[in-house]
Amino acid sequence: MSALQALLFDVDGTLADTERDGHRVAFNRAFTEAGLDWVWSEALYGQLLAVTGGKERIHYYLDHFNSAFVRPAQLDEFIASLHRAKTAHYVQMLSEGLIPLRPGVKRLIDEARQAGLRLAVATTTTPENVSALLENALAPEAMSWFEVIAAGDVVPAKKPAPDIYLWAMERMGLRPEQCLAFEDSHNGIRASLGAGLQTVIAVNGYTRDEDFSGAAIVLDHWGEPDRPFTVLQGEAGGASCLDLALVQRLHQAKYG
Ligand code: XBP
Ligand code: MG
Repeated sequence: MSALQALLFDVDGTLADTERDGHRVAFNRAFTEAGLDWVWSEALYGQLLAVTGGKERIHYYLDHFNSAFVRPAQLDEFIASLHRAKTAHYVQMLSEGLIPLRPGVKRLIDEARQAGLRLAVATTTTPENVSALLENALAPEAMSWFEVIAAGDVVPAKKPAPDIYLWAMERMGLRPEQCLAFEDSHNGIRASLGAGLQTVIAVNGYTRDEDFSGAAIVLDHWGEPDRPFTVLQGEAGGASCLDLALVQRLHQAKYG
């Protein structure tokens, strides 16, 4: 039996519902600021989320949805500059408290800390976005609660590749059977399962209909005592919200 030692958290869609009203809005503000007539609607953004990473998503948009755009000679630098502007807009939105944590996130993180579990982040998003979310939505000192912040370009291949999870575990000196991952999307669970991790899924508006085969459990959210979750796939053993006891049971179900 391998004791559970660490919880590895995805960020966007998992800790907070950041995509539709956060990242998407920040992208559009950066496009307008650059004098571009690009507008990513909620529906189009749902299609663009097939690609993780903001810079990669812009490339994907140009290749598949705006091939008429005359590309500047230094396309990568042009996209990187747009993405830096987008990140500034997104961080500003977070600093204004516009993106709250999802239900149960603070509760479970507090419980895990009190139990002495090690915490890490494994995300495709830009590191500045992680610190801005944790410091503004969780606690000013929250970055210190996470032993490793594995984010963005630190790995060559973003989710659905397993690299970001492997990078985090390597730095923590942990094996998959000592950890449990929390995700929200098909790209995310492909990454976490690819790294050998038992995975808890909480869906959101963009990912509700995606394939979560192999998940330990699929929930609509992590729940609160006064706001029970709905189990969409798997068994919660009578629990009404995702607490450490349920997390431990889900881990033991795979590792005994
Ligand atoms: C979600 C992503 C990110 C964000 C945008 O990351 O794929 O690209 O959509 O952030 P995760 P950036 O679910 O792994 O947290 O523009 O900084 O990439
Ligand atoms: Mg996610």
